[in-house]
Amino acid sequence: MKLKTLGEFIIDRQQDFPGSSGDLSRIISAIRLASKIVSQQVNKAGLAKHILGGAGTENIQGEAQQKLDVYADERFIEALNNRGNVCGIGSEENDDYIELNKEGKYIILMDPLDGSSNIDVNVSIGTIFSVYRRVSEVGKPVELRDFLQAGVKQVAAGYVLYGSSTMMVYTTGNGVNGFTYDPGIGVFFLSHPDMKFPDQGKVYSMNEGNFNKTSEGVREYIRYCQEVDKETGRPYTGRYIGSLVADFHRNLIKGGIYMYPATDSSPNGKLRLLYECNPLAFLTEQAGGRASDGEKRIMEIEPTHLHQRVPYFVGNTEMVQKVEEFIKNEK
Ligand code: AHM
Ligand code: MG
Repeated sequence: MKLKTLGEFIIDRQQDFPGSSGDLSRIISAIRLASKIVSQQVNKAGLAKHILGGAGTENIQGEAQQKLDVYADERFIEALNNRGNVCGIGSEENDDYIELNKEGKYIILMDPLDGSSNIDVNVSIGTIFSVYRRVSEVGKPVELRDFLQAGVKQVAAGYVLYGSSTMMVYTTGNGVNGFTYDPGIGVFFLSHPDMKFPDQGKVYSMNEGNFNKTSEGVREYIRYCQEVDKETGRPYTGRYIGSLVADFHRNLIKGGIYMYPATDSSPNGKLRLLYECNPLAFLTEQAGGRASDGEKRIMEIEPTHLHQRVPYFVGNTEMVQKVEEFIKNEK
């Protein structure tokens, strides 16, 4: 079998676009580097907390221990800044965007460590990222409007899943490819070429503790998922990790829907449009699925602020369309 590394894959793809500046390749390489550093640290999370002392304390060498999400945020910013072609980064970890090289043509939006409540219990977590071309003039400081672009403007998006193995899955608008990390030699290998949602989804993922706090349309859809119906293969299987990247990744491979609807206490849902929903929506559409806020396509929403939240339904097209139907016909 011919093994292909992520490095080779990036070079191959760049050659498909003769005359390209290679900027995007450099950005993907920076993300690859940061994800290796973060992956190593994630694998030591239990050691850091229980053996060497928790965040906010000092470790054996007398260095201050950092929370892992802050650590990840810093590593990704550092790696992207070093490449010099990024003019700004918006991160779920920071209140405002960060200005980088004025000459850079690209901006990054990211959630450096999503699902962080799962770190302490040794459950999968992930990094989510997306890349846009700036709309303001190159050579001037980046502006807020560079970050508030609709998801349809993304030029690349992806995630890193720190699971039983570390994987990077990304798209540049030409299909979705997944790479599995071999920590022994520090290399990502192409393991999941051209990923697509299977034709039929059988998994539904939602925090069902919110059942009574959500709309009747969503409740109806959950009842539908649980209904016994041989012909359509129901009841579906319920699976919810509480780490968006992990839940999404499983549904992409096995077929399914992930939902974080509006609730009484969170009328716009919980997830962030720019850092979480848009990047996974881009991957989803590239893999033949659909991402919606219950009514309309996620990637067409014009953002109004950086940390904007939005109800989220993402996965197999038919499943997302079905929940949209229930929401529309809500009594
Ligand atoms: P975070 O960005 O604070 O980590 O929150 C996002 C996470 C998602 O990974 C996950 O799907 C969701 O929050 C779980 O929320 P809940 O615990 O309300 O079910
Ligand atoms: Mg998050």
